[in-house]
Amino acid sequence: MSKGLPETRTDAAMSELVPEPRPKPVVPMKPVSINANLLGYIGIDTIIEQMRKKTMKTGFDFNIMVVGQSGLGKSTLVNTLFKSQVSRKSSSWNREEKIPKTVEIKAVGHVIEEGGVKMKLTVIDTPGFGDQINNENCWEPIEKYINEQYEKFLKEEVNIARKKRIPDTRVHCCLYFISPTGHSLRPLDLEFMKHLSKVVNIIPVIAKADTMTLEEKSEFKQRVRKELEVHGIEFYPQKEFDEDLEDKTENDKIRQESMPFAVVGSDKEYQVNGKRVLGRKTPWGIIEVENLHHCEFALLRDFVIRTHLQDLKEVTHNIHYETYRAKRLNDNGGLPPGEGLGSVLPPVPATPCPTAE
Ligand SMILES: Nc1nc2c(ncn2[C@@H]2O[C@H](COP(=O)(O)OP(=O)(O)OP(=O)(O)O)[C@@H](O)[C@H]2O)c(=O)[nH]1
Ligand SMILES: [Mg+2]
Repeated sequence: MSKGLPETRTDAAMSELVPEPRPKPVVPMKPVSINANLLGYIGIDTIIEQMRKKTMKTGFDFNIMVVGQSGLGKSTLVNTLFKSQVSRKSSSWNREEKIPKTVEIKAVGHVIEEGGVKMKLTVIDTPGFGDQINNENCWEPIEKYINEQYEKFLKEEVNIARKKRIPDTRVHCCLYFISPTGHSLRPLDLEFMKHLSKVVNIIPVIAKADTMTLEEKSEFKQRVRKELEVHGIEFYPQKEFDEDLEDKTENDKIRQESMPFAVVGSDKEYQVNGKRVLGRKTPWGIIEVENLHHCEFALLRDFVIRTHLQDLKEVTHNIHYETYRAKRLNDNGGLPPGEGLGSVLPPVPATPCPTAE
């Protein structure tokens, strides 16, 4: 096993002395796996520390969008999501006023710092979706917004003098709020998810889960999963993008048990057993949003922030953006379309696009 190494070294030393071309190896060269113990410590593993330092310096972007019918608690939930993540005292979310009705697609940026790492978070709040009498094609403005962000990124990418770090406004995650009816999904829900799941990572959530009994919640979750399956709607994490068995095992559990997360939101704090908790006060007690016995908010938070944040960004870049980019360039014979991109531009080097046909 250790034979390969000294030979390789000898070859290398000889090639320095004798300027003749080396004879071709009889068998095709395979990468030689160097046993670190033979040479002593090389330091390959420090790459993690180097990456950590870079991330600490630059921070990272994360853009999350919320969509759903008016009054389902979208604004409240994003406040809960990030308020539960940062020190409650220093949080810029520590405001007690009532959350106003959202009236336009609005992106609000925040910088959250934790453990020395900066997250540039943008929350894209959409006004009550499907509140019109005629809701036909009402996903269009949302799809348009998402595509505009891809277009912006593409334009920056194909610029001759491009920025060292392209500002990333692409939507990495879209929380879709399902009304806690206990019946079935509305045609509008299905239409939205069907169209948008091809352009963005959709995570369906059942809103205001405190309005359902445990049995209703469990049955409704099952029904929603079944309906999505019957209609062929893929939500995040999509099966086809699981990279290995470990991913598959972890994501199968999420797909088959957790989805859609039945959540409760609140940005009000109460004292429970001497601890301050985010909750909703009801005549029969306080619903603690981070208590897993009360709702699945903590599961959703852990999933979006603690286990899948990087993957959400990667799938956005490698799958959704790549599909958009390939289509845009294809439509224009390999050249970036539109004005303002410059007239003579080199074709953008093609990178493999898993979903492009
Ligand atoms: N019972 C219950 N009420 C909630 C929950 N989350 C929010 N609410 C309440 O629902 C109302 C609407 O909440 P918002 O967060 O403004 O809802 P929204 O979806 O952003 O509404 P629009 O901006 O109009 O689209 C508020 O009175 C909230 O306090 C929840 O999980 N359970
Ligand atoms: Mg709102």
